[in-house]
Amino acid sequence: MDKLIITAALSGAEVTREQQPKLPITPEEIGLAAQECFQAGAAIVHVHARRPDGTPTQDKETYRQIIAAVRARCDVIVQVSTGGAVGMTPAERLAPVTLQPEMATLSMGSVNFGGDVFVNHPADMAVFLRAMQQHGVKPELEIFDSGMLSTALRWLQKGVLSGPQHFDFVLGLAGGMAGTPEALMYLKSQLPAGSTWTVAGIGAAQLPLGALAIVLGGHVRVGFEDNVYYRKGELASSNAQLVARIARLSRELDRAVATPDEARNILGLRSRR
Ligand code: KMH
Ligand code: ZN
Repeated sequence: MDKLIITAALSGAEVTREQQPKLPITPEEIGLAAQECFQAGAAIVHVHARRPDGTPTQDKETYRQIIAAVRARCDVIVQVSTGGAVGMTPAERLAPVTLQPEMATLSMGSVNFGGDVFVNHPADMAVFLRAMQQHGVKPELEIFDSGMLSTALRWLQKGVLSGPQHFDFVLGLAGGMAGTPEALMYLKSQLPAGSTWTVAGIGAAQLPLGALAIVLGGHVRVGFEDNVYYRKGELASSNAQLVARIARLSRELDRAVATPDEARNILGLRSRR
């Protein structure tokens, strides 16, 4: 079994300071949170940009500052969001890919998202993928529901996607697939050999699905984007606290935690050295 890759999804686009007072917003805060998560065992940081007032933006300059702030402090893999926030245009969402980060998310379909709809038109998805290919950015295929995995598998069959792919199963979102072991087991069972996958359990699903992924040979995403609590009724003190718990659990279960370079190797990314 590969070592465990922990992704820290530091802020997302929707969570507010009212919900989580420690939410990192500025590039400096995001850089600091990335460093703490790296020290706690994270190999990847999934980042979103915010304006100083906390509202979400896909502004390229802000992403440039975020990447620089992370790079100044540690060597984690930076994965930018192309999901942005509900309602953003595809062109807006694509902006950070032109900075040639190591990874970017690619949502594989549309989904009801809380009270909204997160729209991913197939034609736009193809444009996103081409841009990532042109810029040498590895996509992480975001799967919110089983039909999105079917789409990814169809793209693999048609050769739109080729080679081993990395999937993120985002489970437990209101409107998406349930945050249950059964849902995760089903998705895992559909993957072609050689695929890698991580699970992002939303809210209370974060810990149990993370624990399950550790024993199943998957990887784990935690962080304020998906869950602001450490346990029921108790807010997490930092993103790093959530990362540290998964790292601890994994070591207890005799699965070592991957460094960023080990994660690059597992994911087929070029080493930065
Ligand atoms: N904020 C959501 C609408 C991603 O980062 O790629 C989409 C999202 C997915 O967060
Ligand atoms: Zn995101």
